[in-house]
Amino acid sequence: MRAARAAALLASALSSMAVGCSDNCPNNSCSPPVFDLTMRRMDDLSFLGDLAITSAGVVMVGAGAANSFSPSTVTIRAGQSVTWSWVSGFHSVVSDSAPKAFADSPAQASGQFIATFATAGMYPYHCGIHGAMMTGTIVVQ
Ligand SMILES: [Cu+2]
Repeated sequence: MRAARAAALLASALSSMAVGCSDNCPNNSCSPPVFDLTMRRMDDLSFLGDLAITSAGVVMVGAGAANSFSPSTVTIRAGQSVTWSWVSGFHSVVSDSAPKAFADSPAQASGQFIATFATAGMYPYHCGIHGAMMTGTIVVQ
């Protein structure tokens, strides 16, 4: 009798737990981390005030054997081009803009890739091989 009541209480508790667990992740805190293109763009924006127009239009790809674009932010004038120049590694240049600011570069280990930017704006991009760990932004004024 006592055991039966305990079993019923346990079943009831388990049932309410199951209901509670059906959406037990407030703010999606239980979801795996997901690369957020919008957030990265926001992060880049926070540094805009410190930017100067330097080494305009040239990005070294994989400089120092690192998975990076250097400099990661380049500022040019509308109508100018950016030249990505491969130094090391196997990388590509993929626009994050919608619609894309330029067609994807091939993934390659050497050579150059050139894109022209006609319209002012911010144009984030990433390496198609290394994703979120290898990103950059073109600022067109
Ligand atoms: Cu890469």
